[in-house]
Amino acid sequence: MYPLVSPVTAVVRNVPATFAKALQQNQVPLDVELAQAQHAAYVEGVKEFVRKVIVLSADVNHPDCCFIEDTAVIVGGKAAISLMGAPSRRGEEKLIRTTLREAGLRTVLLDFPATMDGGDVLFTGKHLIVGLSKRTNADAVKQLGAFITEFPIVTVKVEGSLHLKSVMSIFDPEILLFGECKAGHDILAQLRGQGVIDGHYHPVMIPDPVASNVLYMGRNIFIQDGFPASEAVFIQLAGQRNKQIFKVPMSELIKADGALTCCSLLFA
Ligand code: CIR
Repeated sequence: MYPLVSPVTAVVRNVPATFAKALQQNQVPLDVELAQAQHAAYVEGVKEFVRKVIVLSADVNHPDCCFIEDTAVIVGGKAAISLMGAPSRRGEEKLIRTTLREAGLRTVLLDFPATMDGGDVLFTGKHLIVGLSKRTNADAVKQLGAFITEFPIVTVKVEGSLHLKSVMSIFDPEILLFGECKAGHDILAQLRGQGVIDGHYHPVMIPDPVASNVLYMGRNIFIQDGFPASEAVFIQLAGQRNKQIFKVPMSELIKADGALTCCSLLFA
């Protein structure tokens, strides 16, 4: 068994000069320099809490390459490498596979007809929760389940948000966060209906849906800056659960539908 532990290794990938061409649900202009500065601050922050941080160069041919979470799902010593749902992102995973292998992980490449973005997969320490979205399909769940056999896989439909983790993340092994929006409520209802919530987790609704994505690093948790109502909830939770929270500005990365978890791959 590999319970949810504090990560000791992080892999991150820099923001490319072509970031203005990143995929977006809402077409708004992107400030590449600001995105690079926010990403650099994120990486410096991660370095405070994770012993080894591997920083990969950006790839100008892949404007979304900084959203490295989507390229793999890591549980214990295993990494399932994505065939990502968006064709323009395919190829990002090659360097990640090599890097994770060199870091000692056993890797398997998901293959057609499976498509998966890591942003649709949440490992809680007890369950592997997979969102079936526009990017991640049932074949991916099958292939993932054949490779990662140590934990039950639970699937939910994700509608109205890009990824599962756009509206859900983990605060600690007992607290699951959900965005206060239809997608967040729908996911929670599906999990509850499958008997996954009661007796396992305490769900907490986060007022700003995008802020429901936090970066769990054991006792230390990054939350997104700029969401005071959500921050108030996190301050209270942190007090109750003996956590330290740190605010990280993500405004420019959020415009390309990124968030805190999507800028790193963390493992023990
Ligand atoms: C995309 O559409 O693929 C990127 N612009 C955003 C990916 C964000 N990934 C994540 O939250 N895991």
